[in-house]
Amino acid sequence: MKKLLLIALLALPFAGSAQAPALIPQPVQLQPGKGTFAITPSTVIVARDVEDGRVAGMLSDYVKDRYGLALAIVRQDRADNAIRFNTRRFMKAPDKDAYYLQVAANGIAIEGDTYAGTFYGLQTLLQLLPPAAFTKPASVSDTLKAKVKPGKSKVKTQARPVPPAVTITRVVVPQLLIQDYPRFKYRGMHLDVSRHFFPVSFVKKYIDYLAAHKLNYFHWHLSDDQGWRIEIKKFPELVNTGSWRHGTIVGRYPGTGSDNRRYGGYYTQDEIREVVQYAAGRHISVIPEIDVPGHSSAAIASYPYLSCFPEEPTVIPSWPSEGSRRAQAAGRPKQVQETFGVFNDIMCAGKDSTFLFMEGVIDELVALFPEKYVHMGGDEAPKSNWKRCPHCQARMKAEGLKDEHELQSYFMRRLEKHINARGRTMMGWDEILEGGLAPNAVVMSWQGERGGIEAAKQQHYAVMTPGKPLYFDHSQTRTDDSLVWGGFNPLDSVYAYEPIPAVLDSAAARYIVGAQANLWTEYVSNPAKVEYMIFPRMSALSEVLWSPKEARNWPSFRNRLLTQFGRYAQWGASYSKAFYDLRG
Ligand code: TNX
Repeated sequence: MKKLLLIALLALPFAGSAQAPALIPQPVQLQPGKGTFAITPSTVIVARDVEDGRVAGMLSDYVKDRYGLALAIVRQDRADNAIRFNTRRFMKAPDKDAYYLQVAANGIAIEGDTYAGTFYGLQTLLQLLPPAAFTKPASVSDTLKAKVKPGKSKVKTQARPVPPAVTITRVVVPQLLIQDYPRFKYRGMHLDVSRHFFPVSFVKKYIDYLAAHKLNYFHWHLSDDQGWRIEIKKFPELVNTGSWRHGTIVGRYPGTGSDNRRYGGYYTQDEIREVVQYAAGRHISVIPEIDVPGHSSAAIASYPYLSCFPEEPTVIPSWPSEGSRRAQAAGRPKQVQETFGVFNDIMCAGKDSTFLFMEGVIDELVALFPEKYVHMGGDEAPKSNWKRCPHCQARMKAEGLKDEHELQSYFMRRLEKHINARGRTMMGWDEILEGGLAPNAVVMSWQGERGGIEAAKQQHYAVMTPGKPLYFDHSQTRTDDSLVWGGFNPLDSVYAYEPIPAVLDSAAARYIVGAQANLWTEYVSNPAKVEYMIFPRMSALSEVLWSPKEARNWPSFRNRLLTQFGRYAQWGASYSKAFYDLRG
């Protein structure tokens, strides 16, 4: 990489003073040049193998959609008037995701150390291309078509751009040289599809957003009290019963009313495979989460034997709902929750049938998700049922466990054993530290940084995802402009976030693999609001996770964000402009 860089530097007459393009995240090294390169109908894209050909195809599709310009993809290398993709494994790059991008007078070269690097080089190139001259906005956008329920969201949608009616014959790119690689190995975003369900088409769009920000982990929260969202062939009731609820609270607090409609959805196994493959094509690993033993009302509604007390009714909300009326009329004691919060009815750790169930679920997860991590939740599991459950108490006695926290630790360890035996690694929220960490588990630290710090000290890998400032369900405006959960997480706090806590020495700091922002969707009921909550905070996150620490510069980011707003608009995405109100 270094040698190549030197040769390239000598070959290019750099001015140094030219204005740097507004890239997000900021690359490690950017040397602006003089002059431009114009992509014209005679420009070709060179890709010498199949995988580089896929990236070349993405570029040619993009250029066709935005500018109406059809570029040929060729295998034969060519120096002039070409955009060349080349993955070379012998670069000795500082990171496997490294790439180098040169725009010179005669063409563009993108070289990655791995295919991921080449893909990231493409993402940077796309940011260098000028905004397309769209002819007219589409009258009805996909996001507008998405139902926005009254009282839930005041989010305005952007008009979706349409391809130009005329071909633009010169797409001008500034000359420059970039050498780039990420600071952190784990760069994640989460999406809760349980509280509200989002169709595959939008999940793919969400994955596109991650890719454009050079993020590489998509944490898919597939189950919770309010809905089970993944088909498990061995347990069909999960999607027949667990994926549906009647009514959802429509105000801020329980008791403010229900919309009383049947609500839900799930992904078939074919759809799951489609999403995983789509993400893999964008160098994104999908981490499935099945949240247990708490947050599992939807599973319990499907198979009441999973509860310590199968006959006891689910806590009925303090207001009458269509769902609870129907459950009672059908003689069903359990129901999928219609309110949000934490529920006492958790999975029983005393009965072997619970573990048989979970092992069956894990086996299907492992078959569907080829990547390393399987997330088993572990958060917010009240122990009141376990305290009065004879099976749980017998288990504690037999295993010599001194309290219910140790019983939870036993529960998680037993799942981990099954996961590890299938060659995978278990992840969990920081509560899995209580009562003793499972031997190989990776911790997601959400209750501040405490959990991550503790995990790192115990030489366990950890991902930082502290509620402040990385919960994107929290408000980014001083005054709520739509219904949100849990306080104020403005853009500048996200931008200022430092994933490595100062209290860790360098040996322990190595265990902090990166960070992630979470989007819980209690009050996010449609795709437009998802976009509104993540943008522009996700752009700030990408710079925290990718760019060198020293490169972080808030005024510069704010300036570049104006260009980024144009990109959101190009994507047809909603976003918040709240940062104009911020200090500094
Ligand atoms: C806590 S974070 C939860 C979620 C909620 C979220 C709301 C975590 C592991 N559990 O169930 O959706 O707060 O911000």
